[in-house]
Amino acid sequence: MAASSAVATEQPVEKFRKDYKEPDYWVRNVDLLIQIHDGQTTVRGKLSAERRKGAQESATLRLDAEDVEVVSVLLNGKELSSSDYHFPEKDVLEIKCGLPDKFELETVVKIKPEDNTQLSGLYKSSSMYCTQCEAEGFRRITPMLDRPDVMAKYKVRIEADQKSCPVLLSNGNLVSKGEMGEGRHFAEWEDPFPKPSYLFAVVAGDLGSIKDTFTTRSGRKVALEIFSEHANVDQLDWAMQSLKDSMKWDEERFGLEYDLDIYNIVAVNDFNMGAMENKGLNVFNTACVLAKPSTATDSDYERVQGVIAHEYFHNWTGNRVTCRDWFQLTLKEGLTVFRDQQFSADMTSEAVKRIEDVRILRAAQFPQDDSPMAHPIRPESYIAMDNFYTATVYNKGAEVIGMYQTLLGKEGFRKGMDLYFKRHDGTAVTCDDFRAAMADANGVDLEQFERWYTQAGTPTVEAKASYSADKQRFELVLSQSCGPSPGQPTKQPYHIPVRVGLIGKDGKDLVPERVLELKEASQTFVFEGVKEEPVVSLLRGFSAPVNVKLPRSDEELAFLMANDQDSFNRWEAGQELFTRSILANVKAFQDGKDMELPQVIVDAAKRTLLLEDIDKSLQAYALTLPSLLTLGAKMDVIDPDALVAACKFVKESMAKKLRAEFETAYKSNQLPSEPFRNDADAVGRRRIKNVCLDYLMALKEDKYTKLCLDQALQSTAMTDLVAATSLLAGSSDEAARKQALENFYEKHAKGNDLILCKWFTMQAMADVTTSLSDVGALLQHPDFSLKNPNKCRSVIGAFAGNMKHFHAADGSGYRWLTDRILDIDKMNPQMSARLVSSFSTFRRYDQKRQALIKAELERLIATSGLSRDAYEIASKSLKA
Ligand code: B3K
Ligand code: ZN
Repeated sequence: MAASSAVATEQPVEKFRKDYKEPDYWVRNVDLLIQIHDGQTTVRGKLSAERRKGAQESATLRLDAEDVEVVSVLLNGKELSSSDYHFPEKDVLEIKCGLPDKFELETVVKIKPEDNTQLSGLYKSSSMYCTQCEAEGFRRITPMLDRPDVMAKYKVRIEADQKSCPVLLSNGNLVSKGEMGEGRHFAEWEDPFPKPSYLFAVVAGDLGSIKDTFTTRSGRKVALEIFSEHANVDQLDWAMQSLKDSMKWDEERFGLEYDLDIYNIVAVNDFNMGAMENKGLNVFNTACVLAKPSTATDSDYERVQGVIAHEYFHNWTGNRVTCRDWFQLTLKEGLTVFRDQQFSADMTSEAVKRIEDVRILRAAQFPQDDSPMAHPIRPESYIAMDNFYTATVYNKGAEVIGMYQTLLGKEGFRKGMDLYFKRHDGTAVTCDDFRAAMADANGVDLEQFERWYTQAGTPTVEAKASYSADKQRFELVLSQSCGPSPGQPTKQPYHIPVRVGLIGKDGKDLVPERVLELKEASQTFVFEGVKEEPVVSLLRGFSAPVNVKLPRSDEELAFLMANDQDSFNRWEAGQELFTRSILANVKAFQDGKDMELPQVIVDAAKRTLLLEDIDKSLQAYALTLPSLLTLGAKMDVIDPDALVAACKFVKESMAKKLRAEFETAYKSNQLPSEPFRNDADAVGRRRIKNVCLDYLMALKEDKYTKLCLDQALQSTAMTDLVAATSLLAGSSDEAARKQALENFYEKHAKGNDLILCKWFTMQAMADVTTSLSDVGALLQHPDFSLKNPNKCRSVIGAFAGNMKHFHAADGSGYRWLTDRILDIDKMNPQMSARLVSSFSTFRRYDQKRQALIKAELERLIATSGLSRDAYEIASKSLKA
């Protein structure tokens, strides 16, 4: 890749999957001494290494080393002179002298965790020291072959001040601890399982904890402990329950038991991602651990449960069997997301969870697939690996795993998993190895399925149906296509499982549901013995991550919405009805014509609202409009103003027609404040109640503003408080808006970082004329900090999702974001690069907005000293 000369400090180098080579040396053991002192930490790393069989004897050892000050290097105990090693390029320490077949290399380096604002390597978060090594942070602690195929056994001795760091943790088992005098103490940890360096972790700080145990099905007792700052200890119970549920579920569903005697989790305030699956010592963003009724919303509870499970499940899918190289990331991430989705479905509701997962996929991944940042779930190249922790690798990756299960059945999928572990436990492998295990365990051919790993883009499946009453035969012609993506002008047909049902007039399936395997560009599928002309229910359960095209009338969609036995497709039919109406109204708005809401939608919504024995969450989702991002993806040119106006119109018109029904549903789903419940029924009731409130607020009547304000001021459940306050944050009733926001701050947010983030987000997302100046003011708020990723996301990230005001036609939102990116980039390139990706879809907007965003992207890459992370996203986004 050609690097712009403006990026002089660091020439971005692109790495390619096809260039993978085994290293010349393997490191088998790592023995670390970490001496933490305020302001400076010394790390002594002893690597026991050996030359790979077949590697040249003259091969030099090139260790990754970033931002470390090398004090000394010893080979087999003998100090090397400075001519025996050098730094041939940035971040590489090369040992030039001859090396025996087996040797021990020791380095002593100095690092400064207190100055580490990137939050990669060893850093300080509030008062505690912690690490984040994935993808390439270990090299910021000690020189190492920092790549996932180098798996070693780790021994660590941590030394620190006893008073400020009474708790000293690392991976594996505690083997010794003690005092050293002068107020210092130490702990030694040993992890018996060989692991890649990215799974290494250390934590040192003054922490509180809760403890529990789990007995595995083979009868081993595992000590569980969750740590956090003392003030948060009362918010750890839900995480502990989720951990125990995960451990049990993985035994039952996949026969997988935990392997160490200890499982520790630590919650930290400053964290770039959600959490990290370090062996035996997970480190978590507080946002994914802490939960108690007065502070956490229902989605917070769900997120904690899902992320705790995700990191736990990594112990097998990621840690025991890891990735050969970072291009294989989806091997562990797609698979582990799939596993956590299945777990959450079993813990809550399969139908609801499927809808939630597809909503995320469509809002976050489909737009990426349709942008210059589109990449296959197994990317072919990267500049900064951290940029590829994407919705494509994670969420589309999980859909790809789900398709194996759809094609092979749950039992067949389990057989494939069993074989995968049998073959590869303790090793670093590829996505091809996973696919081979699935194929071999089931005796099926999955050659063509590889295209899901090699091709980017969202395929479209087009369906044409015909019915012969004479022959009682139904024919479905399915064709597939996929538009071009970067470096891939044309695509080969995918292997797509299409789950299909044929529904009769009485709403029942006429023939058993089938999974059709679409493998050609176009294929005809015949159903015999179909007694009447059916309504076809296509892609049930969203059996593949594709778009579907099938001409249908609004009435047919309303029929499916009411009758399909597949809960996903009932929801889907409603979404399609909404989408049609909103897009038609976008057009009307643009043409200066009156907007309209078809009666068939009102009737369908009314039917849904009046259903008595429906899961309340399903009812709520059925009435929720598709997200703006999802709708935008369906437009040729995204017109933010028209889109927001059309959605408002649909909501308001619906509320006008169904005001009584919404009011009734709002009232009948109130729950007593005590005792707090977060079971499916309570969650569903809050969900539908707040959907009704959202519709009623669209009417902009005092009566409903008052209702909403009452909820904002009086509720005790955080879900209800956030819902009502967010609605008021977007209200044109200034007094009510102010009162609600002030109340939320004073009564709930002040002093609680996670709730503060909610308060920031509701203002950054609000559709009010002062949006831009409001977010500007939030940056000056005493509770805001640019160094804390959660706060950055809650103000800056949230504003980048504010369809109307971020995309203000004068480009003010774009300029503001670029300025923020440049501020953050100096401290935390992972964070700034994430924000740059808000610009990646710019070609989907009108010419004027395209030009404005393009200018901002150009401003970014012309900035000297821009990080390679931000450079990669900005430069790739600009490519045609
Ligand atoms: N594996 C980590 C992500 C690490 C991010 C590196 N930038 C979290 C997870 O997916 O479980
Ligand atoms: Zn993961």
